Amino acid sequence: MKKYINTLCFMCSVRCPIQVEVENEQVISIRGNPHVPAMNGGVCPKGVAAMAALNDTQRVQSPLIRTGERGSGQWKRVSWEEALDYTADRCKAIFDKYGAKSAVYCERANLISDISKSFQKAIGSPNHFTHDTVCKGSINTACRSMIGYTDGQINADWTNAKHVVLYGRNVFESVEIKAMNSFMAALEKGTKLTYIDPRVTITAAKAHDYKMIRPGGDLAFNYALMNIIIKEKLYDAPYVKRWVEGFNELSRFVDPYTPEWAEKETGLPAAEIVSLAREVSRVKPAVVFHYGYRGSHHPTEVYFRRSILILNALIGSIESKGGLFIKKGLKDAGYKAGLKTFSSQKFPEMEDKRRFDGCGQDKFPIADPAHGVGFMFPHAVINEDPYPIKVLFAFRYDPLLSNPDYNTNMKALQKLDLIVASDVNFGATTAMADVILPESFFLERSDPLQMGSGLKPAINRRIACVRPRFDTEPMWWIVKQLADRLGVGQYFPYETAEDIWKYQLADLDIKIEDFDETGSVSLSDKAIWWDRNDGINFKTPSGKIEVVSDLMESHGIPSLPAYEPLDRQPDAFRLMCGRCVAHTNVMTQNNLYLNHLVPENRLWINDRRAKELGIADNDRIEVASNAGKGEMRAFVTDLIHPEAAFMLHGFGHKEVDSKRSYGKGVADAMLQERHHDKIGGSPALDHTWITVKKL
Ligand SMILES: Nc1nc2c(c(=O)[nH]1)N[C@H]1C(S)=C(S)[C@@H](COP(=O)(O)OP(=O)(O)OC[C@H]3O[C@@H](n4cnc5c(=O)[nH]c(N)nc54)[C@H](O)[C@@H]3O)O[C@H]1N2
Ligand SMILES: Nc1nc2c(c(=O)[nH]1)N[C@H]1C(S)=C(S)[C@@H](COP(=O)(O)OP(=O)(O)OC[C@H]3O[C@@H](n4cnc5c(=O)[nH]c(N)nc54)[C@H](O)[C@@H]3O)O[C@H]1N2
Ligand code: SF4
Ligand SMILES: [Mo]
Repeated sequence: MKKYINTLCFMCSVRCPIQVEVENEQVISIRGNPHVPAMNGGVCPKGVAAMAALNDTQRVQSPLIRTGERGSGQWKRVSWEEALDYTADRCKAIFDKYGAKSAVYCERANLISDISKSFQKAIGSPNHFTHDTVCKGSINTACRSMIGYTDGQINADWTNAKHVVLYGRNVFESVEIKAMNSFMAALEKGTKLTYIDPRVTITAAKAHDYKMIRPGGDLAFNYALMNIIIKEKLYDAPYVKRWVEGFNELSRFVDPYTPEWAEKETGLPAAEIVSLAREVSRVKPAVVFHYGYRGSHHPTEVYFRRSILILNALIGSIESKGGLFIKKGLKDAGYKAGLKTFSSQKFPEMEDKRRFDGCGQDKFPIADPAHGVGFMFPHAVINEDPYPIKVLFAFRYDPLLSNPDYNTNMKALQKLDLIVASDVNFGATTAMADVILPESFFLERSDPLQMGSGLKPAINRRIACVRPRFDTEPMWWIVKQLADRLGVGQYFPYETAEDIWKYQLADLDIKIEDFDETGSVSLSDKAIWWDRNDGINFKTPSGKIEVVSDLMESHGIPSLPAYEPLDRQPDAFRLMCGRCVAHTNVMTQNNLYLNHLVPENRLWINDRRAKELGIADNDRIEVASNAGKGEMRAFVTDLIHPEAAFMLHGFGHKEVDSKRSYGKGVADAMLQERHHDKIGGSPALDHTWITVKKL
């Protein structure tokens, strides 16, 4: 009999609500959950490709213990008992010598992050970080410095915006289905889109105004915009007076940064900057300057992200219809309590609270310890700074390919005594593991409930659609089994997913059956906005938007430091990286369907520069930086700025068990040097210069 099951996708971290059609334990189709109008019944190519991933025999099919060299692909198939006992015994021996702090746990932030964090607290290690730190650590820091919320706690009101400005936020390729559909509908109704990127993306092709900026020119562009908005009094004066702390300092600060000054940095005509400032001010406050995800990751990134938020503040768009909004949760919807968490239990006092990354401590005092600074992992391991790191739990996260400088990352992995990976595939780090504890695929497992904060908050549920194909288990089960063996099982009071759901809902009048019909429980049927005149609850010390930030200044970090131009290397190319619609980060290149769509990456280079180097389209080339080199094909085009080169992230896999993606293309991480934003904590992934030559 056919069943239609509402659950949450996990082919990328967006976690769209989907509906899965199942018959006789086979998945027949996957579509957008029809109860969620913004899904419009659709999913992206990767969502559909979950069907191929589910039945893929190149997945990890059982617990494995390494028998050959690290990375050789030689494994012994073992029972769960044996794999878990082996892991726990080795951990105990290492912890006896170096303490539990020698274990670092990293993961792609997900529905079990609360349980993962509890695990580290229970064993007594302060060392946990999420993929968010190498994705948008600096955006998070910028947001907290200005409004007291993280980037995860705000969003854009795509539907009602009248003008949207995107800095390399390639919404139509690097997709989130709900946002993309809402924005598409708004564009059809007349919303204007200004898109800024050194590369012509699909989003650029849909823009009313596309600006091919010099790579890294965005901060200068924004300072010049502010200069005009302030000089011509185009800002929202009552809003600024009520909500913006540090306006006078800002006015003085941007005074020298005129559009004419910015021409040199951005390569864009001054008149274009002036006209954009005037245009957005005409439709204020229904304007989104999107703070983005990726794109323009340089060591000054925290100031670039702050500059975007400052523009929103000037135009009065934070917590305004058609602008940015602060996501609302259970309390805003009138509930007295939230979802109960495991990590808020009382854990034993930690012996040594110093973190491997110094996040929230000496090295990165204002970065967010809830996510850590993953960039520091290889440094900490190689230099034993601040102490020896011996164990890595790499759960749903691939630090080898997701951190810049592959060769250094590899050196760090090789120095570890024990690598424990939990994956569904043979990821790059997983292939280097000593033991693999394979997780069931998301279509095969139920997970803890998800708090879906937003204008209309809801609680969402992922539920198993089919039985596991192979000898795999959900992560919450694996973590509990390890905890039991390490003598801290009491912090994980559950046996089944239902037990976890009941625990989470303990303080709320919501029942598990309430999720059965639609997959979620809606907490408010109308959008919750705060009164932008007087009711916005900014969580900064001043209760305002802090252009001059208490968080920064109190740590001796200037809020508005003088602009410093990025270095230029006329004979080289600034390497930029990004995504395409057919792949997720580093995890889908071996997927049967998606590998067929986009099997390898090519290097985008400008046609004029290519000609000078004697390179024709599709020629084989060598690309090299100070960090490493690789061989790939060229994509010669006039759709990219002459100073830039671009490659898709996620290729260059060398895992012998992933036969379709093996050896295809080059990993951007192989070329990227170890630059980072010393304040926000993000790796500066777009900061490396590369040279290119024909082979
Ligand atoms: N299909 C698909 N969708 C995804 C993902 C995926 O892997 N695949 N991943 C999800 C995740 S984790 C994330 S973080 C988001 C990422 O969402 P985006 O940030 O929109 O995605 P990227 O593809 O990384 O695009 C970065 C863009 O920045 C541009 N860029 C580089 N340097 C500069 C610069 O100096 N200035 C400007 N203005 N632009 C620059 C690059 O040319 C590139 O087009 O997408 C999410 N959605
Ligand atoms: N060089 C470079 N580094 C980058 C980026 C870049 O563009 N270039 N982008 C950054 C960005 S935006 C992000 S978000 C991060 C992402 O970094 P990661 O989170 O490392 O990348 P993903 O590809 O999302 O997935 C990582 C691993 O999770 C596994 N996995 C997938 N689904 C499951 C599951 O259900 N269970 C388990 N246990 N494992 C699963 C995958 O097989 C893969 O091995 O990387 C960042 N790092
Ligand atoms: S964007 Fe695509 S892959 Fe990501 S959760 Fe949504 S449907 Fe799944
Ligand atoms: Mo990301």
